[in-house]
Amino acid sequence: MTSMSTVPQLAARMRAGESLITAWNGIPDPLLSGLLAREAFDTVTLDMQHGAHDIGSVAVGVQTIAAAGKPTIVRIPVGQFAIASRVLDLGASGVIAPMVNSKADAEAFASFMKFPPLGDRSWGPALTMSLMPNLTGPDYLAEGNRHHLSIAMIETKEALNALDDILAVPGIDAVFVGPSDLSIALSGGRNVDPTRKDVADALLHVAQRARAHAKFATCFAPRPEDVPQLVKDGYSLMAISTDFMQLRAGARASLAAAGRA
Ligand code: 3PY
Ligand code: MG
Repeated sequence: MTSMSTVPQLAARMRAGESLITAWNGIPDPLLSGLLAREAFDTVTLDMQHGAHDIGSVAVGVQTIAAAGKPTIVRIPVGQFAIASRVLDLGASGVIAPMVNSKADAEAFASFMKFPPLGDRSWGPALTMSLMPNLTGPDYLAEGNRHHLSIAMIETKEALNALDDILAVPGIDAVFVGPSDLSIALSGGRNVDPTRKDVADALLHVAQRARAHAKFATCFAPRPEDVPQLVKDGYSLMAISTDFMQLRAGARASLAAAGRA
């Protein structure tokens, strides 16, 4: 896929029926974003919600990931939907918005993701267009809404109750299950365990509803080994672990091998 310019790759491959795996980068260093992009991940997600990325590190991260021939996804902070337009201008192929709990949240998010008539995105895509060198301005206005995916997170009871309304918003392309927050919500705050049966049931339900609306189901996989089943259930994009978790697990494994418990 490296022959296709990087920005449209994500949506094009998902529309072609592929199931993709994203790296999850919360440490805002282009060396690390590039290192992850050169592994066998299909894309890298830069995390502005729980990770330490800001708008400057996202701008550099997108370019570094593009140099490895891969598209970038950005997770924005809770409720800050205006940042979605900014990260699209910087070249993000998809934007994940956390805690989208209602039709109104989904509409607000979509309005910053899509040019009219679908939304109210303002024009300023010089950087993102530099990653699609064969596209003219009028081409980008006509195609941009298809090239960038609006991905709404489903991770509360309210979101599950509003799932069909969220999926029906025209400018929403995908839903993304956050299994940890969902496990907290479904247990009434008593427990965090993304591998619980009620979370697995919710993951299957979300996949079925997304399919009914002809939208993409995506998620943070409860465990990396769940990916084959999630693909069978219809998931098009899955995150597997984070750089923080991978670094700590690697450090602990090396220390244990050296006899330091
Ligand atoms: C969750 O599991 O709550 C997430 O937000 C995953 O990133
Ligand atoms: Mg969450």
